[in-house]
Amino acid sequence: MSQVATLTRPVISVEMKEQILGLDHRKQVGLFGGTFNPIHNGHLIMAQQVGSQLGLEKVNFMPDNKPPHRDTKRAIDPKHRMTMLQAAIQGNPLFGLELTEVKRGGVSYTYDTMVTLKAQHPDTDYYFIVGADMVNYLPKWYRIDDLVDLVTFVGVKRRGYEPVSPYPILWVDSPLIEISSTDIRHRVATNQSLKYLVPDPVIDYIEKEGLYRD
Ligand code: DND
Repeated sequence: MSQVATLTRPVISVEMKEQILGLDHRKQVGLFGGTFNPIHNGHLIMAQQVGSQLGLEKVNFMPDNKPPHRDTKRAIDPKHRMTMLQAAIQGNPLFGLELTEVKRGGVSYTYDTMVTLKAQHPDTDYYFIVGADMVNYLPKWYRIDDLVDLVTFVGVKRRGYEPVSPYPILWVDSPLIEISSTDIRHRVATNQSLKYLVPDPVIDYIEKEGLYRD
C-alpha cells in the first residue's frame, strides 16, 4: 500500500516541470504606440527592424485614442486610423494590433495603459518603441519615473535628434527614413503622390474615405 502511495505522489511540481521544459518562458512583445495619422512606411520599417533585431515574438501597433502630448494635433477618428493600421500590417506575422487605448477612450497616457497590460499579461515583457524625437520628450511623459519600471524603451534614431536620454533606452539601428505623417497629410491636401511612402491599401483607403483633404 505504502509503496503505491509513494509511486503515485508527484515527484516534481507542475511549476518545476515547466521550468525544466522551458515552458515558463516570458513572452517578449514590442509595443509601437502612436497616433498613426496616418501609418506610413517609416513606421513599418522601424517596427520590423526592432522586432527582428531584438528577436521579439510580436510587435503590436497601438493606436492612441487621444494623444496626450499635443493639443494642437488634430487626429482623425481612431476608427479610420485603426482601419489603416489593419490594412498596413496585413500579411506580416510579426505584426499585430493592440487596441486597448482606443477601447478605453479618453486621453491615452502610456503609464495607464502599461499598468493595465502588465496586469492582464504578467508573463510578458514589453518593449515600447519610440522614435528619437519622442525619446527627447520622455521627461515630460505622465509618471515617466514609474513607467520606466514597467517597460523597456526602445529608441530608433531619427535625423536631427540626438540618441541621448536621462532614461535607460535600448537603441536600435534602422535606416533613417524621412517620412512623417504631417508630410503625408500635406501631400494628400496638395494632390501629390503617396506611392512608396504609404502601403497601397492605405492609399486606397485614404482616397475612398476622402481623408486629409483639408
Ligand atoms: P505620437 O503621437 O508621437 O505618434 O505618439 C507616440 C506614442 O507616445 C503614443 O503611444 C503616445 O500615447 C505616447 N506618448 C506621447 C507623449 C506623452 C505620453 C505618451 C504620456 O503618456 O504622457 P506618431 O504617430 O506621431 O509616431 C509614432 C512613433 O513613430 C513615434 O514614436 C515617432 O517618434 C516615431 N516616428 C519615427 N521614428 C523614426 N523615423 C520616422 C518616424 N516617424 C514617426 N520617420
